[in-house]
Amino acid sequence: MTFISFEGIDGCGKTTQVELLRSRLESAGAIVIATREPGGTALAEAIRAHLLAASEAVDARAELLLFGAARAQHTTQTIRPALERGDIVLCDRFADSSLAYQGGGLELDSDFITRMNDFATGGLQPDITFLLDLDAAEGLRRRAIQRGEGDRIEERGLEFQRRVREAYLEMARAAPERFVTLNAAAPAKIVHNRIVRALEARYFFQFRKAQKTNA
Ligand code: T5A
Repeated sequence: MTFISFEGIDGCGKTTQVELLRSRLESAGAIVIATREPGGTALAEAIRAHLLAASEAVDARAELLLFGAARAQHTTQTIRPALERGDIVLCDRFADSSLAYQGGGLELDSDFITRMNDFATGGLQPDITFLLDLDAAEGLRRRAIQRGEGDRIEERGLEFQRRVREAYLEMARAAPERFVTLNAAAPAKIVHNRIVRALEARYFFQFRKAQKTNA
């Protein structure tokens, strides 16, 4: 198990948890690639900049396809090579984000989004996905404290974030073998400890330590 994704509404604490887990895994001897969507390659980061700060109204279908384009590039250039090397990949958002935001939030056709994701990723799925579940108002409050003003997608407001959250919860209910849903209102250290416990329960850390010893 080497591909771990983090999902949730804006401000739920994914970036914080990716960094805490990265340092925990590295101190256990693992080689870790921490990456994000949209982003993770030069082209995908350029798409990200346009998507989050577009100066013109962005058509919902154009938005979806741009997230898909960034994902295809990211999967091919960054994620698959890292997994083939045996590295652990921590990904701040992946394909589920399009289902939650463009499917749940913008109400685009989720069957099409699933097909787009499969096309973009070649069917690659995370081994485990941590859903950091948080009240939508609390997520926006955290982001406001952090940055003062939101990006184009954050500015869609509370009702949008609520639909996104519901879509995530539905996905987690439908795929309990992949999703681990955590209460992201808990302090960051406690959320981190729960993530570590969930990974240990799947023999993840033990496996990595054994690999280091044998090297
Ligand atoms: N998007 C993305 C789509 O619409 N479709 C897609 O397919 C994809 C891939 C990405 C935007 O693009 C959208 C979703 C997003 O709107 P982004 O800037 O990457 O833009 O936005 P986020 O992914 O939401 O990242 P954020 O940085 O906004 O939020 P995080 O990473 O979830 O949260 P984090 O860790 O930065 O924490 C936010 C604040 O809360 C504090 C932190 O210190 C920080 O100040 N915090 C906590 N406070 C209290 N308790 C805790 N447990 C806390 N954890 C963190």
